[in-house]
Amino acid sequence: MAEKFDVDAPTLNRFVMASTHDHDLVILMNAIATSCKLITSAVQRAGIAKLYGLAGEQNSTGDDQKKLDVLANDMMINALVNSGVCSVLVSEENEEPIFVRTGKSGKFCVAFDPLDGSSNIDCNVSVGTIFSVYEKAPGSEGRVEDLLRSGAHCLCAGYVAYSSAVEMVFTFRGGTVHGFCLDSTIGEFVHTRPHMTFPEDGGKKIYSCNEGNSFNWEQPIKDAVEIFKDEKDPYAARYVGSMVADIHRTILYGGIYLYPADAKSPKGKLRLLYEGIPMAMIIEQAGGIASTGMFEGKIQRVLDLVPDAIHAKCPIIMGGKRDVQVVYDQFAKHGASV
Ligand code: P6P
Repeated sequence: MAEKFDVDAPTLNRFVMASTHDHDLVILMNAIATSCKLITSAVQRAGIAKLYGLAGEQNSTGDDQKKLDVLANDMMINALVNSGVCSVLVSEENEEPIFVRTGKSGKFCVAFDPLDGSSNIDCNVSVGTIFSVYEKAPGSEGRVEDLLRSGAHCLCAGYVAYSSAVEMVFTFRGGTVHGFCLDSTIGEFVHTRPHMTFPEDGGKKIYSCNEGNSFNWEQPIKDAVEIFKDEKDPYAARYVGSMVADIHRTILYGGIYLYPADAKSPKGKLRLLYEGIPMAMIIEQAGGIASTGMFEGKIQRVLDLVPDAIHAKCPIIMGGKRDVQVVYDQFAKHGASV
């Protein structure tokens, strides 16, 4: 039986062109897709090409940069700079923003983590790329302030999971969430998950957090996780330590992912511009809740936070309504208005 070939491949490029009349956005998404294909090649050949191990530098988070962090970062920066549609770039790997010189600049400002979870790379565990896209503010020539705005101004957001398959998930502001698998035989991301949403009934009972931090957690978080562990109705614990993998599973299977603020990290660990906001837009538009938990005196939506700096941090409590409600109930018991 001959293999069935798709003579009408629903590629990412075609999906973006059909979704927007903004040709610059088509060019941008092509540039992002190209850089993620290059990253795929580097990640999959890391062992052969001797790309494991440290690069000998540290990034904005203070993490030791892996050789692949540097490579992935260069791939994304070069693709975005040469797309001709970007003015300002912010990368987890760069302390300062990157301003595209006027000859090649355009209307988009992109924040990204080129290889999130890269501490997992040397043991071949999933890693990912996360990005959020803003347009320059009206009248701006491209300034860092164009990115220091809440998620309400984010135009589109996405992530790529480098795992058993390479999958890109993204959404336009106010739109639905779509998944695209990289078909290596044609070198294209192909539309495989139309309208990704949380399971209607809340799905599998899975909680995902680094319990090694629990001694620093606020009491409501401790109480909520104890409920998830209650022998009468126990949740499964799943924590990859790569946000893309944990969030992707949470949307598709159900459950909750938490990286809350705590006594040691009062603003949480994860970065607002290139982890919190993109993941929050995807989670909310897939029917979930993307909350900070109690942060600066109130329960907030991640998308309402305004970054005060390009590497600003934010607490993260993201998941299906059923499971985030368990956390909200504990905050309410401790007097918070939810
Ligand atoms: P911890 C990876 O460094 C990352 O930014 C996310 O991808 C991941 O969810 C989290 O940090 C893991 O942090 O403190 O549990 O190792």
